[in-house]
Amino acid sequence: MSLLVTLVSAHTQLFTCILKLGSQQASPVPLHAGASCAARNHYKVLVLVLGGGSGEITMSAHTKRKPSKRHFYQPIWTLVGAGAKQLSSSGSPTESAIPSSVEWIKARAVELNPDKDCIHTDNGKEISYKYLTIALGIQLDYEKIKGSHYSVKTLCRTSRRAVPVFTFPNTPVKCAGAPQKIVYLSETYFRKVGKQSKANIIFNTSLGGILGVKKYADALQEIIQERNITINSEKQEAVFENLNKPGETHVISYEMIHVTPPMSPPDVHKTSPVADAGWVDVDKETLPHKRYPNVSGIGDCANLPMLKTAAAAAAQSGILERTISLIMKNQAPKKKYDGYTSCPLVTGYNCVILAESDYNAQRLETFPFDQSKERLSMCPMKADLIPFLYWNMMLRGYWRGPAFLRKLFHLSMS
Ligand code: UQ1
Repeated sequence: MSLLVTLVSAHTQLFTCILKLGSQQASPVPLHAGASCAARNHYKVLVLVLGGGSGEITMSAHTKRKPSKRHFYQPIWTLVGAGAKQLSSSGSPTESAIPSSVEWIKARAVELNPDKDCIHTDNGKEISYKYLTIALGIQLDYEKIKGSHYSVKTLCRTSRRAVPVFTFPNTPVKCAGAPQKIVYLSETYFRKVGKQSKANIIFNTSLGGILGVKKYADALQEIIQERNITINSEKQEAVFENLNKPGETHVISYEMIHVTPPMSPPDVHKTSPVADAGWVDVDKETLPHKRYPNVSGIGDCANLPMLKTAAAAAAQSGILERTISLIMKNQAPKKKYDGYTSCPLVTGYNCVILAESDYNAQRLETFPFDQSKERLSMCPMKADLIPFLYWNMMLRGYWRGPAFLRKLFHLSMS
């Protein structure tokens, strides 16, 4: 099976709130990631993260047992897959991405025990904590689709051959926009090189529609129709099951297939007491765990009902920082998360629809213009400004999402 490309967003080390909380600690704030051991085994604040580049880590058991050497800004991988950015621009040594006030315990969590305020690691240690934040991201279940891999190791092999098939699985995924951005970019590429008549493109998705927010879905549907994204080919075959009629299958032949693998909660909390169907069961507004107030969850691993993106995690980090500060003072959390999530939908090499919405799938746009239109002006934002924000502000604790910009723009317009 030939396949591959691209992208995954969101699972992100949330250093933002750790940094703030770190400054309140007597002892350093440990992070938990790859593999080796720590001398200390009690921490005031313990943050569990899956080390740098979840795709890479999930991909091989071998890698799993080693600390990840590089941390990747995964949202840029669509552009790498499309040949518009270099892979080298997307990563940096994990060590340098971790704030100096944070201690990195290079071991894997194998068991969470919130009743005893401790976790167990794969090197046989028990680590206890006073406050725990779970930021373990989402797991890519490659083995569920034979031959699939969707990671940093293969994304540079973005196929530009005719007759590509793209997919979207029937599970929550990180950055739900990614599997369709690469469709638009491939179609644009074929047009650019004058091969669109040969390239029959299919996007086979398990979702009922293209996107939950109607205004963006309508705009994208138009793009799909205009560009005649459909099927065909003869060489290799993929079998799809009709999810509305289990057992009913159809076969599609392809020259290149881009498989977005099914995803699931990380194994360590699939069956742990903190889980609700595997996801960390947090209060959707203030983010502490519903039954363990000294435990909280953030990012892709939490059972929050919005699209899982890095932008959502950034917004949650601002809320969680305040929630934990108040919990530490035995006060009730006040600040509420509105479900902000965002996906810059790259619809071509020079156009982006900047989708931003809340828990109710209502638009929550930062800028004072209609963001459902494809815009050239949003391209440098996606390609350069947001990566800059990520590396220099979010990972250093200075970026909690664009709510303040939204207020500023909308105030000055009213
Ligand atoms: C954002 O804050 C963010 O996190 C750093 C992203 O993740 C990669 C985004 O894609 C977007 C769109 C935002 C929102 C930022 C602005 C300036 C609208």
